[in-house]
Amino acid sequence: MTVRTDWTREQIAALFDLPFDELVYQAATVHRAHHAVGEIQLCTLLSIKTGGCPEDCGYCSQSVKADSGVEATKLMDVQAVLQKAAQAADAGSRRFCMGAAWRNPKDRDMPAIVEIVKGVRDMGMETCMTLGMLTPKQAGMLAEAGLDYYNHNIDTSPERYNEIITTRTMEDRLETLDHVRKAGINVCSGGIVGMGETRADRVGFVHTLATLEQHPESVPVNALVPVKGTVLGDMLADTPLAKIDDIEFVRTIAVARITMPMSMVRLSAGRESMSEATQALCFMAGANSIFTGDKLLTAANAGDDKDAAMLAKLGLVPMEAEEPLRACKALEAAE
Ligand code: SAM
Ligand code: DTB
Ligand code: SF4
Repeated sequence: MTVRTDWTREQIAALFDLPFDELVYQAATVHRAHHAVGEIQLCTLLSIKTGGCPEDCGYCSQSVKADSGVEATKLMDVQAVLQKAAQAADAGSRRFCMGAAWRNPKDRDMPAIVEIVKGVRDMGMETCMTLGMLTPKQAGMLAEAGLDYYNHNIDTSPERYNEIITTRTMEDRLETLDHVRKAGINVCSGGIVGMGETRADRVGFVHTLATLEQHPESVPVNALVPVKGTVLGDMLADTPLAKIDDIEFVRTIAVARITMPMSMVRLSAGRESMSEATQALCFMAGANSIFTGDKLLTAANAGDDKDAAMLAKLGLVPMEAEEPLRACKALEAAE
């Protein structure tokens, strides 16, 4: 199977339109060809700088525009971050994702960030950071520190982007992804479904990622966590039917899996409002990672015990191998 970056919107829409059984079957077939079957990568999130963000992302509890009650903090101490990472490693997590509520990091923040990356890597965990927009120089510093992945989501379709965020553009987002790619860091980019978008927006969202010159090695698919006091959280509270349909969510995972066969597709935020059956369908459709622990960045998450019980019930095991690195190598070989 070759990795295609020439998908058309029509082809992606046709995948979404398949009978559900057929779509999941095709996605599972692609998944089995390229990924460790029955293995789920456990990841832990930590907000290393919370709240007070000048951006106006309509979904986010950490924007200054949101009235969500999230308290703004300064960047955590390096040692405090490393302690949290060690706890996550002890709990069986293999990937540590750190998020900062910044539009972009300031150059004066970089020495601490570099120290954090090195420290977490020394623990043998895969590292991911999401700090907002980067300059090429900052991306280079992160690469040199050994950062494995940089997360920077495109979030939705190009058409819908400026209805969700007005303080930056999709082009700004793609520019940072380009700096990350050129610095040699693995790209992590996905988005959120359930923001009141149309099927066509979901097609446009997957199309944007699947037609990048090189697919992101990691594609997080979040279901909107509706937070009171945010534009989208409040909108959803007023129109409960706007919540993403479970089957449509699984379809999005499946289409991401088929169009980006080598990428890690991550069942990210929003599992709190999903049944185990829906999550099981996501795994069948090719999702190969979850966030464990009882907190995402600011929102609640299932918790280790509940997830361990679900994985045991489904006969899934935590991933030990360096699947993403394997995926990258396979991708290089296919080029
Ligand atoms: N400030 C950085 C940025 O925006 O790139 C990093 C942190 S930001 C919180 C990381 C990602 O989390 C966002 O791009 C968005 O896709 C996701 N996210 C934020 N709030 C969410 C919510 N309420 N529900 C689902 N996903 C959310
Ligand atoms: C991503 O796509 N999802 C994660 C991670 N990248 C940084 C963040 C989810 C945030 C959920 C809402 C919250 O906790 O505030
Ligand atoms: Fe800031 Fe990121 Fe939240 Fe947007 S998603 S408001 S950039 S923390």
